[in-house]
Amino acid sequence: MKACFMGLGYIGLPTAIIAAKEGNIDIIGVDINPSVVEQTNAGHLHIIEPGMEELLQEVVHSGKLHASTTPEVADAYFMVVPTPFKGNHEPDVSYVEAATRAVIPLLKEGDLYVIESTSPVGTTEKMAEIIFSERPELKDKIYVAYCPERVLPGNVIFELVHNDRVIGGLNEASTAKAQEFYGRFVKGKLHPTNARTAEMCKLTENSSRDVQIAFANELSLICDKAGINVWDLIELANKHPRVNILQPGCGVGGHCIAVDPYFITTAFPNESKLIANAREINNYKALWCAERVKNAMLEFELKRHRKPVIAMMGLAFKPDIDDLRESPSKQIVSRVMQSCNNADILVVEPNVKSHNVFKLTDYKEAYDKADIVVFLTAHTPFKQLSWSQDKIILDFCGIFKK
Ligand code: SAJ
Repeated sequence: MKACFMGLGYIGLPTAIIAAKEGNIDIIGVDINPSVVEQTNAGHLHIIEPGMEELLQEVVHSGKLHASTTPEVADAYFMVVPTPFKGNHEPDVSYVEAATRAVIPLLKEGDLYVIESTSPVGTTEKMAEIIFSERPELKDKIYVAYCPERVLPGNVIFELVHNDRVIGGLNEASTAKAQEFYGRFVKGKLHPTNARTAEMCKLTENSSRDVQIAFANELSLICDKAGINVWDLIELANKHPRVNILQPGCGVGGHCIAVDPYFITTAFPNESKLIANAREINNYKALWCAERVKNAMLEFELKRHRKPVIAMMGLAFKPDIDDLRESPSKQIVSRVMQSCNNADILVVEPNVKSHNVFKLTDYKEAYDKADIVVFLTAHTPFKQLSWSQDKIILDFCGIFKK
């Protein structure tokens, strides 16, 4: 069995590595970026994922995986490329289409074609139309399916193998063929459905989480006005057997939760009011945090007649990772810096050695020096710091919750 993975990013590369190692499948990994191809073939992992580089080296050295800028003939083809926005939050499926067009000349009877990229509903049908318009002789002769990933960055090695997956073919034979492929390396259950449901399922999972986080963030705004500790409140409400509220933070970051709901809201604007509002609340939370910091700075200056030293704690988009992509913390730090000509702001990110925009300071040193301490990302080391009465502490992520 030989499989061709189109896209060696945060999902394509780990899936290719695990399929090679656990599924004993010969993998050709394709990326348009020659540097990604070069690094992959040299056994150097270009993405951030704990433990993954060792596995990459293993499958490269054993010859089970090699990378290239052009696809090769295989038995199965996987589209694992980004689906960004075009503007106005319209999803852009042009990378999926380009990857599809690149493999069309290689397709032969009995092959499997799968889209993994998060995609608007109907994308699999659309790509199948493109394939069959170019290669009409393959109609009903190849298997076409959609199978979204569900892995949590930071825990990919475990989740790629153990998470259940949803597999939606254009017909039952396609679903079964894709199940057979994933069954080679996935230990979780493989749930069969149709392509449109599988596409919507991925969007639903991430929108559901976004809505739940928005609820927690909305509560944090209400509690701030009402003089109630939101962390205590949520802990108490969660004692109810059927209530399970998530944690508020300084916004929602990363490449998935803050993006995928728009694939629903742009396609179904009249029906997706709650999903759209959740997006707005989570975006607004970052702006609200930045305003709170700026107000605290002004108040300090008015009272003490000098500018405060401020520690901004955490740049990553969530705790205990070094991934700064689409991070609300980063957005807040930039906004605060712009408002005060970069003066006296100590930026902290213990999981990153250096940054090309922000000069980073050790977290203990920053905490000791600062008049105002702003907790943006709940990294574990921050929890060892002790509350100081002499400092103004803005704890947006619950470092000092009980
Ligand atoms: N967040 C909160 N409060 C919470 C939980 C999370 O504010 O209680 C924030 C985080 O700080 C972060 C953002 O939400 O900024 C997203 O983090 P996350 O841990 O919820 O999710 P991701 O983006 O790392 O991964 C998600 C996962 N989806 C779901 O949990 C439904 C993962 O399983 C998906 O595979 C991934 O998106 C993806 O690639 O789609």
